[in-house]
Amino acid sequence: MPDKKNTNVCCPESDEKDREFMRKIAEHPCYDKNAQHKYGRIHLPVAPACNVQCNFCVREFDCVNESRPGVTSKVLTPQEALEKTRDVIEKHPFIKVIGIAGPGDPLANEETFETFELVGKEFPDLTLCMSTNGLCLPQKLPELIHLGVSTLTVTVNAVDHEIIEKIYSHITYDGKVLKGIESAKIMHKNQMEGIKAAVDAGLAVKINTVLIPTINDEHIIDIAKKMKEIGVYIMNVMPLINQGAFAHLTPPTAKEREAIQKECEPYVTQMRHCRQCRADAYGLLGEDLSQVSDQRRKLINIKT
Ligand code: CLF
Ligand code: SF4
Repeated sequence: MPDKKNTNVCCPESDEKDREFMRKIAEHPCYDKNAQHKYGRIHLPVAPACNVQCNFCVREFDCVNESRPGVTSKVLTPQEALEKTRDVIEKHPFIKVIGIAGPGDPLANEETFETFELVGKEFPDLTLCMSTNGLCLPQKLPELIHLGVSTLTVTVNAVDHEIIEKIYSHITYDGKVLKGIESAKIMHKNQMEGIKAAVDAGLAVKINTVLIPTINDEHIIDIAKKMKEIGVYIMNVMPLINQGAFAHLTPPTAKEREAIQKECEPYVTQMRHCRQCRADAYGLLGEDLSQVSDQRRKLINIKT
């Protein structure tokens, strides 16, 4: 993020960039809590593949009744995603952000780049947003910048190799499946390099951190300190949804999460209004229109 306090007042170009940065933040429902009731986002579920396996992740591509990351009712092609965006933006012009957040890792799917190209050309005033595990970020960041992505989320669940190792069962990198400490070192290195490069390039970087009791709960503060050092804009501590290999763990209580957010706040601004949304969510954060219409459709099907 550009450091507002050190803005060079003699440089109109830099002022213009800063104004644009602040406008995008002010219209982004995830980055600015005041924007969440006014502006919405559309997620385009074009990215089914993932290059890692997190121990808490179960992805579903035909899911209509769950509201969590990693699920979509359908995977769309880039062209279908463009058509859906046209339709949704026409009906809901308060949507200001076009995001790709799965259901897998956007950077592991070529369709992500094709989709950003299509929607970026047709909706140049909307913010392009993406969420990734960061494994391929150093390599793919130039392309994202070229396509106009300006807000970026990286999921950082630990900054310590031994804790990272407990969270990912494996990664696929350079055509090889890697496990254990070797994979943890690569994951960490690439996340840190990618985040730093994105911040230096002027993107507004947010980190998501899944709070996993007994695994990283005492380590979240170390993540916050590291993120302050790199210059991330905002941190979102999300409660574990206990499924997959972590199905036996108990999710944190709201109080436990609040206490950790309070501890982290002096280091990085905390996002507290995340809805852990689906890969095909759209509308305001508090009212996922993909779910509203699915429920209505279900009712109609039952009646007929
Ligand atoms: Fe989507 Fe994520 Fe962009 Fe927002 S969501 S890619 S930054 S436009 Fe937002 Fe949803 Fe929470 Fe994500 S409420 S899960 S933080
Ligand atoms: Fe699931 Fe995302 Fe982890 Fe991939 S990176 S396994 S999609 S949570």
